[in-house]
Amino acid sequence: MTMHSDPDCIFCKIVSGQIPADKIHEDDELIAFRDIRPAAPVHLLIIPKTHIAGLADTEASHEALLGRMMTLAPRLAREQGALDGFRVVVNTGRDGGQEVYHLHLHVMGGPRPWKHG
Ligand code: DGP
Repeated sequence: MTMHSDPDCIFCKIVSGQIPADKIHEDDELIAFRDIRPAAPVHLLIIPKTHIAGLADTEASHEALLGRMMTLAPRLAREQGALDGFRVVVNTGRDGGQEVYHLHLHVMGGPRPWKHG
């Protein structure tokens, strides 16, 4: 896959190492790190290294990448201690509450209550 980067994108800066993040996973296509404003005891973000603005900007050529993001979620949730379940959220677009326009899965878990659970 061709990697795209947006110089104004905060998550692209995390991918390139320009901005620090508490990274818990990295492979050829994805990274995962802890959300800076955790809404649950375990709150991870899984993002592609390539810049895709959001779920609404994905197409058929992204199916394998999206599959990798989804299958990474349970593995990392378990490794990070969310042993009794977790929630995966993809905020998309303005009405979907998306703040950062670089595709990301929120993975939230751990003992309740959570802030927005
Ligand atoms: P949203 O676009 O609404 O799905 O949420 C974006 C999330 O990204 C939000 O929960 C806070 C998190 N976030 C924003 N900037 C940074 C950052 O610089 N570092 C980290 N680790 N998380 C960030």
